[in-house]
Amino acid sequence: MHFPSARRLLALALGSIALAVAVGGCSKSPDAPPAGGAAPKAGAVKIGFYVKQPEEPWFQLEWKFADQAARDLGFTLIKTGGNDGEKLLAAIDNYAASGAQGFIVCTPDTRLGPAIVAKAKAANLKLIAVDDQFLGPDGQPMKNVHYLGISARKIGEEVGRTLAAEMKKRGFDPAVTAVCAVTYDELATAKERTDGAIATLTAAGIPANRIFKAPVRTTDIPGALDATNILLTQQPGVKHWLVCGSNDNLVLGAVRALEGRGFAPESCVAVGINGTDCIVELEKAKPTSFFGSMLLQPKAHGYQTAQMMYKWIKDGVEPPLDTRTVGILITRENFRQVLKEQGVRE
Ligand code: FCA
Repeated sequence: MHFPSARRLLALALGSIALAVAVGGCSKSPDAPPAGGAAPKAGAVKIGFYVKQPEEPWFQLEWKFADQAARDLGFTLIKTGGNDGEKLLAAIDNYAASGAQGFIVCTPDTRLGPAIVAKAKAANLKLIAVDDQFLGPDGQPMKNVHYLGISARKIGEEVGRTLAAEMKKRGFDPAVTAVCAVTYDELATAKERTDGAIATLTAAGIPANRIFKAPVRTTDIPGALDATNILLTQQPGVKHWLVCGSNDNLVLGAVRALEGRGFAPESCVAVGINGTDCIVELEKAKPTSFFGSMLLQPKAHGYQTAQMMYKWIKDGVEPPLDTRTVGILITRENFRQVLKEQGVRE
């Protein structure tokens, strides 16, 4: 994952705002036809869809469902991805140049929010943020930017409840049980998830000094594996780990680290979030410590956001400013059926 330095980010954001002001300064009223003169043909709707980590099954599914909306409703979808703020800003230019009227974005960095908004305004592009909510210059969520995301805290709490119930069911000795929370606190939706899980585990009686965070440097399986290995080295006395994390990949990295240290699969319990990035894990013939995941709704995040954008462009129907989706627990017992019911798998 690409992490631009704060200075570089600021330069990027300022450059982009300067550009937006320059372009905006000499541009037409919001309702004017795009450069080139001709107003878009009826039905010639074009929508961009940018995702930060196109290698994650979650984002591939968002795209797949957005493609479905494009086919159903008859618009052109332009898909762009990459974990790099500069790439996103270039993609916005490209959407505008291609004659798109709006875009949906899961930004590589939520602090780019003001720069993205400025660029979208200057190019007269409608904008919906998906998954990761933009942050303003004050570090607070930009509530005036249309957003569809998950009920992160509640979903995290459900992870915590599931872990606590499994601990009880398996009769783990509390004296040698601890929590490993694989965290990425730089991203608000990620922090809310692990904070929710930790709060429920605390309420279930796990003392604060048995709850450990493993902060990742990169939000992928290798990043989580490294972070968890550090924690496991520091806490050699723990026999049973209850693992939560901000998404499937972070939890899977922890599971791989536990395996590397020789923990038996049934001696630890791990619960992910997304439900889309752990299907191979749940399909393995031999169970691992990965007990289950909170399945989110990629269809709502892909199809619904695209549909909202389409109606906004075509009929002037503005979407709600804030839409939140929920999760459903999937385990080895029910995942095939639930994935089918949710339209994630045939
Ligand atoms: C964030 C995470 C993704 C997914 C999404 C809903 O963007 O990085 O894995 O959980 O929220």
